[in-house]
Amino acid sequence: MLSQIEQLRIDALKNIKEARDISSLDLIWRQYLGRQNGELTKVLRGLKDLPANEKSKVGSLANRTKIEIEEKIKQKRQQLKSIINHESSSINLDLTLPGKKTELGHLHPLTQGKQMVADIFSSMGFEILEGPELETDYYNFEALNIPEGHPARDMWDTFFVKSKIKNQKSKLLLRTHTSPMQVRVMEKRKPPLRVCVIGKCFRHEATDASHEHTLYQVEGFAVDKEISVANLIYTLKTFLNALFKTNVKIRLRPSYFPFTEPSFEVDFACLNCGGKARPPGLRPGEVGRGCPVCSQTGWVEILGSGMIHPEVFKHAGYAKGKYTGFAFGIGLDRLIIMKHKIDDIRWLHSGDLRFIRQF
Ligand code: FA5
Repeated sequence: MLSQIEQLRIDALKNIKEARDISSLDLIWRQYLGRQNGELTKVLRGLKDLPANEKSKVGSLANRTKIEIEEKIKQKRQQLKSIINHESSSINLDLTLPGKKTELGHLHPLTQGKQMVADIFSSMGFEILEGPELETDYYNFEALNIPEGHPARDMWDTFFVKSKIKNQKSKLLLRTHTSPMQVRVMEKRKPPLRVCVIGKCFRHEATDASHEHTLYQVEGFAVDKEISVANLIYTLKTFLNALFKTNVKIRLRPSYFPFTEPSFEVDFACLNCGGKARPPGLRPGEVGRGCPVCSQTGWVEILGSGMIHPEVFKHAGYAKGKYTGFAFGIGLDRLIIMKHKIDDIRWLHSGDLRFIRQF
């Protein structure tokens, strides 16, 4: 027992000597002198069970060791405190220097746009979905009435992906638009449907100020028994007015999409020049460059739309003539550059912090 106490003493003094901070000292105190499980405390607690002749020897050594450890811990504590005081008052540590500022990021203008669009459509009773970016040829084209060899495929050239899946029935590709979600949703559910799909699309095309190879689209569609073009126009007007917080003027132009009949392109009066095709501030007769945002036409094309084609309903498995529906696909990037008056769509994916920090 005496040699055990001696070993305890040696270990404790060594640990105290090596302690580099106050919290390690506290741990050492708990290890040897802690009220419940301190190693020396346990020895002292066991004294009562020792034979009388050992009790006094062991007891006096244990008590001396306890006092010595307490004393050494106290001294070391004083020593560490004076080092801390010295360091904080020395010229190496200037506590008055301003701290390093942690820079906070913020959401990208496209993400802000996605959230705004989702909020507006949710408030109109549309459910918000995303859908797969890696799509099959079937949903991207076939099911939308664009069979193999159809000339419309040229408008939506994309990136095809080699599949490692055995017996993959339909080729894989990066979706060119969000319209494949029309059939994906309709296959699974029955009307009434009010759906808004917001997601990334890809196109194999040369880029310029209004065209990117990677773009976001907002697809909206509603299917029920008596959906008409009037519902489409009302929905688009309500959405655009809420997004731009003004009364936006729109016009519909007849167009062609294989998956809608009739089809329309929708333009809205340029918000940069107020539809005048001239830069803001330029008076009649004044010479100046035309509005860059609308290419001096006064109108900006933002979406394709129409009434869902019977062939699409057929692919979804709906009975012929039972339902009608509208659908539209908006270029989100184009909306965002209009909203913030950005002169080139390619800024959005540039990753340039000088651009991003302005939003
Ligand atoms: C389509 O993608 C159709 N799926 C839209 C549609 C949906 C029609 C439902 C009918 C019913 P389009 O290729 O025109 O159509 O693209 C729709 C919008 O996406 C365009 O008006 C434009 O705002 C945007 N867009 C198209 N290509 C690009 C591009 N390369 N870069 C940026 N925006 C683009």
